[in-house]
Amino acid sequence: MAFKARGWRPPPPPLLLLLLWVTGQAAPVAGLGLGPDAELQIERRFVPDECPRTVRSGDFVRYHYVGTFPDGQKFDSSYDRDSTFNVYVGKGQLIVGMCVGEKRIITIPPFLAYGEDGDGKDIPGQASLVFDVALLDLHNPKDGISIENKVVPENCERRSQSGDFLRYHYNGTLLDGSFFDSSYSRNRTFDTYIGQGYVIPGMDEGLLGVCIGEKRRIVVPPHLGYGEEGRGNIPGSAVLVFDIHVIDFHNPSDSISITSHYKPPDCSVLSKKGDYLKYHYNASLLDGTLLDSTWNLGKTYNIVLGSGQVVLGMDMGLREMCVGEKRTVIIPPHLGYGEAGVDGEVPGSAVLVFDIELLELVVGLPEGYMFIWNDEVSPNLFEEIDKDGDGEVLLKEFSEYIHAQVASGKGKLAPGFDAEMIVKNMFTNQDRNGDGKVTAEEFKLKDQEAKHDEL
Ligand SMILES: [Ca+2]
Ligand SMILES: [Ca+2]
Repeated sequence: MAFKARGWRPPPPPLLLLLLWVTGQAAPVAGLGLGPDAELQIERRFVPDECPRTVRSGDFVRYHYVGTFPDGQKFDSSYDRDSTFNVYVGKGQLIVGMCVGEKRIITIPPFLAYGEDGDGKDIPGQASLVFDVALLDLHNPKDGISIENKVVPENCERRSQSGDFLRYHYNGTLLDGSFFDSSYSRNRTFDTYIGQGYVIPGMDEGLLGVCIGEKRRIVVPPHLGYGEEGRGNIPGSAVLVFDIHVIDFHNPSDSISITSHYKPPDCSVLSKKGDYLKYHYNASLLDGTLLDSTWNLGKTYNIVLGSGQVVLGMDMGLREMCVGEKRTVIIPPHLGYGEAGVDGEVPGSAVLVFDIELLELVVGLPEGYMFIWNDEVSPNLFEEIDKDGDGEVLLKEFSEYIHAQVASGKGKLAPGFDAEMIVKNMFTNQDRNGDGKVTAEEFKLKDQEAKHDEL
């Protein structure tokens, strides 16, 4: 038989499909001039509706097959080995023109297979072979990633760059649609720096240039994915399809961003460190998820600016704001709740959006003071405080005196703090020996002793 070259040995059955060449895609393939009993037949049993690409010479394919004789008796199956047959495709081979998802039945006459003698093992002489082939995967070693199905939000002020930290959801499938992983099933985003080699090269590239809120499909060939080895339930040499949804991203060098939406006509008194502020806010994520709202609670949030009562980004975002002003403050996680977030409330590494309205501002005292005099200080201060004139000031005397000064407008306590705590601290500072009484010697004005805090 001329077909068999000298030294020719039968190839293993799955490879046979690829060693046989066809002249075109029409099926059955006729006109080989060897008679009606010797036709090679290709039946396209199933062709998917979507077929963006077909197998070409030079591609790498993964397919399953079942090999039977015409009477249906099986002689080989990749399914039995639970492993696809993976191979490069040469020019004009039988699998050329197939789509991923396509199923073909290819009937090979004996003279194109193992001829009169069979393979000496499973395949007898004069046997026609019927291969039921399903193409699962297809790529070319020259492929880069491809980006498809982009849905980009209308407002996209910024696109991700190398070095940004991105939070996104994804569904991961293979080209044949089989699922391998999803962030949704873990109910938390996948968070990573991009462009820095923390993820597979295909994703590192595919996540560049995205907008917050964008959806896209990133198709990653195996050499930019998990290679010939695969990983977990990802088979070797598999093309990966990631459908992603970008929740947010930021750069570690980002500061907060402030957008003022409304300023009242008189916006001259601006908030500063030490001021007591009452404000409303909505806190949300960049994808619009509402986290918290004081409007819903029906009461303002009250803080002393610069005293560490809110996260740093919020403290920054509330500065130089006047009563009645409305602004949006965007806070990156390193100025918010960090990588940890707040359990059950704020996701880790989340960028936060605060819509703020300042309702009230009580001007604070100069830095370092918890109490100041509005008027001149009485020259007989100790004697005035020591009401019973026994030469010692007790906490009760001290407290009554300070409150009386505040009530009459002669003195002022720092706003936003517990007045009793301030008074007690002031008293303790004066009581140098800690015996619960302040003597005339212990009593000093702040001006007389630079380091001391109050009075
Ligand atoms: Ca006394
Ligand atoms: Ca004392």
